[in-house]
Amino acid sequence: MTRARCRALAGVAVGIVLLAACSKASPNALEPKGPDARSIADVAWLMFAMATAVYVVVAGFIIVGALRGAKASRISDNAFIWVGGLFAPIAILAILAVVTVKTTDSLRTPDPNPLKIEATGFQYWWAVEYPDEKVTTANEIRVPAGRPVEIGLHSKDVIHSFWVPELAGKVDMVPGQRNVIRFTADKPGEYRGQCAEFCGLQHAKMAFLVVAEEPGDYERWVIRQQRPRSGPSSEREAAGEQVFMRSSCAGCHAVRGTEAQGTLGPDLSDFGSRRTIGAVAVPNTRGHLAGWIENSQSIKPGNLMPPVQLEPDELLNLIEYLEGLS
Ligand code: HEC
Ligand SMILES: [Cu+2]
Repeated sequence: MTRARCRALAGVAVGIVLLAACSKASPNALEPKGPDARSIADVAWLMFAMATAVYVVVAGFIIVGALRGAKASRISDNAFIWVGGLFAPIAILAILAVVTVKTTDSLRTPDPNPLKIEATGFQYWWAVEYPDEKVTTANEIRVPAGRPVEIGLHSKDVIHSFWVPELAGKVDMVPGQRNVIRFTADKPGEYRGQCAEFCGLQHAKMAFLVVAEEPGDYERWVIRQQRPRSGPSSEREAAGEQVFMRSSCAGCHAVRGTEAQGTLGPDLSDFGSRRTIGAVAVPNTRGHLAGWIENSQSIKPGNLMPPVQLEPDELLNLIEYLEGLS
């Protein structure tokens, strides 16, 4: 290899490491924010340490061998084969096997009194239900920080995979089957989740947020969701509700306490307090919401919500209504 090419390669390698270190926006499984993700990261580091040790020893032997020249070795070939070829690999793999099985087992052990949630994957969004609280939402999973969470995983169409790198491992959502994932978030914060199984055109934009809150804040959200809806608080909202119920929206979306009970799209009962639109495709702002309703295909091409034709004032009222849902 020429010196220039060598330098270029080294440059690329350094670049990749820096990129990995700097891209704070993407969640990092090696920066765990809960005990379950931490135990997985510990196994990853152990594997890395052992692989590094093997690499250093083998590379060391190669260098020593190259420098010794033709001098005969003091260690017999047989000793090398027994130790390096048999005992050392068996010991290393045995340690990893025990650690991996123990970790997997502890990840599967049910916690006492977990918060129970059922999550269902759809092409390209997530339905979220709290069966004990009788609350339904979508794309944002609110949990109290510090309390163990147990989520039943389902799918209504193809195989998806539920992955929140900072909180837990990855578990598939398989049609006709209920898998379970367990985790606890140490502290309040937003933890990005991602579908980790190619499920169609917009798989990459099938993300979600786990929002861990102080237990009191979480309780207040639950109580707000359980209260009967108070109805529109302004004329504009009332007009927007009319538009929602009259046009196609209500056929695909549900809003708690109204006649809108569609299940083809995300439940919108607390949409106004959601941070994003379209399963974390864009931030939940007025402009993005207008763009989403007029033609969500320009934001998330291939998603299953059709463009909706509305008069400008109908659109404004509708936005007012959606922003008021919390
Ligand atoms: C044919 C069914 C269908 C119709 C009709 C429909 N939607 Fe949707 N909607 C969806 C689907 C499916 C999604 C999820 C898209 C995705 O993220 O992949 C969605 C997503 C949304 C979202 C984003 C929710 C979130 O939490 O990310 C909003 C807001 C929304 N729709 C509002 C509306 C409004 C307002 C109307 C009426 C003007 C409407 N929809 C009509 C199916 C529909
Ligand atoms: Cu998916």
